[in-house]
Amino acid sequence: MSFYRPPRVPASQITPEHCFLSRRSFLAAAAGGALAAAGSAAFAAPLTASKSQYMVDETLTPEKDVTSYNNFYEFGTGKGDPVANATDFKATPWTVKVDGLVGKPKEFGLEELLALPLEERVYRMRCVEAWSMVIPWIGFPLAALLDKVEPLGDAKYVAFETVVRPEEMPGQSGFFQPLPWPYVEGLRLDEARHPLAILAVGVYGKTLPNQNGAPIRLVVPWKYGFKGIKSIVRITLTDKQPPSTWNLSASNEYGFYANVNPEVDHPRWSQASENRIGEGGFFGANRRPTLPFNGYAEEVAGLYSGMDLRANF
Ligand SMILES: Nc1nc2c(c(=O)[nH]1)N[C@H]1C(S)=C(S)[C@@H](COP(=O)(O)O)O[C@H]1N2
Ligand SMILES: [Mo]
Repeated sequence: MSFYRPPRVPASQITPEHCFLSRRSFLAAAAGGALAAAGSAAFAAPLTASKSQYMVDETLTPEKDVTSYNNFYEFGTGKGDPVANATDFKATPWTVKVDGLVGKPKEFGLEELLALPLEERVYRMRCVEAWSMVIPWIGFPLAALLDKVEPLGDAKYVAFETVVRPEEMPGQSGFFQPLPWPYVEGLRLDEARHPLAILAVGVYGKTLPNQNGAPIRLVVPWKYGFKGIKSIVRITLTDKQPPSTWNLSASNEYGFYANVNPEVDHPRWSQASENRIGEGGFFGANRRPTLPFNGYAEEVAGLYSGMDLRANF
């Protein structure tokens, strides 16, 4: 069974409303101020990307669902809160510091990251809450960034951190604080280097809207959605397994690995099936079976050979 579509489908069929500018004109426009709009839902700038080989052959989740049904607790716990409460969030200027066990630590400006070769990747996204989407991301392999800082031999893990800005993020400043901040996540270095692991800077042909993690977020499609940490400001190479926010908040419910696994239920619900957003029927007949590693087993199962996937959930 193959889950990939070779890159023969024209862009227009995948993302019909894309407005493609040439890279040069995008960068020129960015320099002229369009980048200031990056991250704003209302003023998303078009992004150019080449097609990749990683195109899931399933109907795309409509853009309106991808950009309005969100989890981003820094802006509130409701699915509509990130859109409603992220209006003051400023995704530019932005830098990402990459440090720790690396030969060449560096703070990257967003412009430098947007200038990397960008690819479109159509990935399944499976939230641990048992809903799923099919999303056309734009980004670059995380490995491309790691290569630039030259990880040292004793680096075994990669730790990620979201920005802390209570003045712009109501979920970080209210009386009720749903999670400890900053939101943190981590991967093993070999997972981070896997070609499927990307840093996304866009979705549906444009820069990321705030609610989707502007201006840069992690996408690891074989893992539950909470691993896809948003609005990243720091990436640190370490020799110890880094903490992850949902694991800290309930370690019996959310593991460090969080690989999508229909055979390991969440303590409070089954993970055997999922609701594809936009198709209706959360509890109804439209539920589809959840696939091991979210359908990416062929590519990633080898990362976990010999591991007990029930103990390391
Ligand atoms: N910083 C941060 N990153 C986060 C979250 C969050 O609350 N804060 N939620 C996670 C969860 S649970 C999911 S399912 C995905 C949702 O991504 P999307 O809204 O772009 O679909 O973001 C993940 N990344
Ligand atoms: Mo999630």
